[in-house]
Amino acid sequence: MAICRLLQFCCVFSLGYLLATIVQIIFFSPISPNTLYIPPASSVAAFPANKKLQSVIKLGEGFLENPEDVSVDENGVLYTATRDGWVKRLHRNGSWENWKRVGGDTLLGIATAKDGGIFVCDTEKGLLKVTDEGVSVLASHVDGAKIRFADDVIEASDGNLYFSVASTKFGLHEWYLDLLEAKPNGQLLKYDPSTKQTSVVLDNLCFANGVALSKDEDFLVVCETWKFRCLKYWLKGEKVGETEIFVENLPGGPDNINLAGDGSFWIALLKIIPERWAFVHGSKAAKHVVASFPKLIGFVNGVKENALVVNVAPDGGIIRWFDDPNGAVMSFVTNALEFEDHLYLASLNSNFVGKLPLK
Ligand SMILES: *[C@@H]1O[C@H](CO)[C@@H](O)[C@H](O)[C@H]1NC(C)=O
Ligand SMILES: [Ca+2]
Ligand SMILES: [Ca+2]
Repeated sequence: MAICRLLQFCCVFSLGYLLATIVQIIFFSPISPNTLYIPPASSVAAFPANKKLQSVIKLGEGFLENPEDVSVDENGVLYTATRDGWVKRLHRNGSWENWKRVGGDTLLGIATAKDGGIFVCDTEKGLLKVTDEGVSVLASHVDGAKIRFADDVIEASDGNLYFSVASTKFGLHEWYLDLLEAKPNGQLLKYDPSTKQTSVVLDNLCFANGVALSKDEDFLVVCETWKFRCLKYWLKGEKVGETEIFVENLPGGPDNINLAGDGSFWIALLKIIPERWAFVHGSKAAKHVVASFPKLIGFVNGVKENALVVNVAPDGGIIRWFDDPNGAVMSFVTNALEFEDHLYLASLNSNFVGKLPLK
């Protein structure tokens, strides 16, 4: 009799616990997800592995903690921002320098400024300018709202700065929640230095990431990571102000993008969806579960498993690609920049910048 009671109690207790957990997961979930459309795998099959990224020369190894982006100024000095809050630079003579300290661990995309210094995206503070004199905040708010996830920036020759906001809802350390939510929480912003005003150029972008200008500055490209595509926004000509697709069905989520000397672009792609966990992205219930147990995200997120960068022509056609198919030397490559016949690769999972000869 007593055992029966005990069993009954255990059953009721377990059921109650299960219900409470479900209620907790669904009603207190940090996300309100959409399912994610993952483009057909045929695009992956079109890119057989070549392991080219396994032969990079490692620059600044041990000195650079997870550099996300690199930029080169007109004197050939290479800049990067690292997780220890520093903007570091590599001089022509091969020596690295801790140049300026911003602080925090949230520095992402950078771009060299035409009048000296560099622009830095800080996912906490907004858009910064760093010069020999120090650090200043150019833009921290847009339309009265705090800019919380500035990701990448580019300067046009008229002085205007275009920069992306990956998410208006989640911060850098919760980026995977934005992926699980799969909603267009991102923006493309413009900062006008003559008025010091920041305005929204494009809204409803799915994790707005890398930004680049075309060679003639007739269009701007902004990458939407969770959509596996980049958009083209016309700045000049008869389509001015219009948006169209630049490249889609990419074999990974596009991160940073850079213009090359010949007018093509280099795009770093993130393997955000490992095949074995792809089902999570099609199930809202599974997304709530993963979002509630952040330890699961390690399985759902494949960015540390490989590296892939693609070279895309001005018309959006893919010309060539380089990869490290198992992440043996580089993974989570977030940026590829061409400079003097070499590709410079930054990664959120490396303590160096990779340098790869192109010829
Ligand atoms: C390299 O160049 C920088 C900048 O001109 C200079 O500060 C540094 O001392 C040089 N380092 C070496 C080893 O020559
Ligand atoms: Ca950049
Ligand atoms: Ca980025």
